[in-house]
Amino acid sequence: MGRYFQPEIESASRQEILDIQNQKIVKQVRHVYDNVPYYRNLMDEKGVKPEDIQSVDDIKKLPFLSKADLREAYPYGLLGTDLKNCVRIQSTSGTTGKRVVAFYTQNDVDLWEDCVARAIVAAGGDKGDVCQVCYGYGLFTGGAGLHGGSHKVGCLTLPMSSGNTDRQIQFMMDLNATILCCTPSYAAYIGETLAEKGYKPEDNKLKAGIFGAEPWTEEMRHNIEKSLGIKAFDIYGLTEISGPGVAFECEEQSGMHINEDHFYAEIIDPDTGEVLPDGSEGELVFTALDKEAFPLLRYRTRDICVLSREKCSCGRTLVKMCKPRGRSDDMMIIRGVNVFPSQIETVLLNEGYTPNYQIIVDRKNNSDTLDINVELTPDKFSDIISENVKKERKLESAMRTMLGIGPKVHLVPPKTIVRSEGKAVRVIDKRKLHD
Ligand code: DLL
Repeated sequence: MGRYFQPEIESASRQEILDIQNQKIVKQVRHVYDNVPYYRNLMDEKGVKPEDIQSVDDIKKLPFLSKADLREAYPYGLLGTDLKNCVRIQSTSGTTGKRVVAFYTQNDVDLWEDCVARAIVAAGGDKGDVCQVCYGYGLFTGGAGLHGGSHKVGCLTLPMSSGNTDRQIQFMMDLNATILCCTPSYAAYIGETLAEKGYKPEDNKLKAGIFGAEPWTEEMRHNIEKSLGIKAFDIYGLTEISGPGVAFECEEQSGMHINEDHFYAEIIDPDTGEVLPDGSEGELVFTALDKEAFPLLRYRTRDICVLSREKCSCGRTLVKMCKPRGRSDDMMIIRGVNVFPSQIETVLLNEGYTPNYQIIVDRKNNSDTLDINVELTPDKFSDIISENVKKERKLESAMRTMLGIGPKVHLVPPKTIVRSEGKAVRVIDKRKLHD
């Protein structure tokens, strides 16, 4: 059993966690009702009063908040305290539309950093570790969150931010980094570049990586673990709810423990809003239980996943969420079939290709088309066209089995697909341009 950053919470009994949640929710709903007129109106419209919420069981009576509400209330409409009590602003990466800004009091920052510290310790981090943070610094929560958590644990923190891969590698090697924090797509790129520079996985001192901010498959995990010679841990979070550290993986590497003393999780049917029992797949909804500045209740994340309360061998009692399959809006509907980019990644890596690919969706003659550009490594690259065509057909057939529809696969020469230093953009949906 590994170490914990806050053992009293991380291994509390289910009853203790429930007691904490029940006590916090009553206070938090009162805080929001009194201080956030936007949400008070939503509650009034639904006919719910703060006194109707006596425990987390009553949360289902509350109205949902969606990204549309956040945009409507932009920038100050969901603020739960006077601006002069706020010490920080962070913002979403804006991959799916206008940015959202989130506010933090000092207490909010402290609790957020505790959550990230739990993740770092769960990944084996401790004083004496050298933690290289190559998530972007700035408005994005990745850099700030991992940086703060690393300080709390007492690691020597390398605040690299993203990009400049040559310098990342130089610092990693010269300063003996032991923990790498970045998006999984950037970790794969760093691994690829290390190999190109002639380094073997055992040449670096890394032992663990804390990777998140985008969906990634188990196959991608194996790929990164092999290329860097580390154990790769998943970390989940979103700006609206604080940032990275809402949930984190332990040594069991089978789903992420949600920091339930701060964030109450529900799974709902995205179409009807009905709360689904544990074990069902649906949209993840979070209620922040003690945030002061940006206290969202029942926020619909659009992330699709499953919750599990099965006992974990790490001893943590916090509920686990599976790897999200991607946002509901990442899901592509192609000729009526639901397709997630992660399914395509699984096939490619299983067939021995690298995670350098791009998905292009379009509509031609009133029918959807799906094209996948897949990069070849120099050793797989062939000048003989018929050999490449054979490989393309083989991949197309494996894709058809996985997806239920047939894409067109195009093998492209090494180094022709742009590498990602932050969140990878894997899908180009040209249909949206025609609409
Ligand atoms: O991505 C926060 C973060 C930073 C998480 C660093 C982990 C590490 P946003 O930019 O607001 O915040 O994007 C949040 O990214 O709703 C998910 O759709 C996706 N996401 C985040 N972590 C994961 C993950 C940060 N581990 C959105 N797996 C979320 C899959 C993830 N998707």
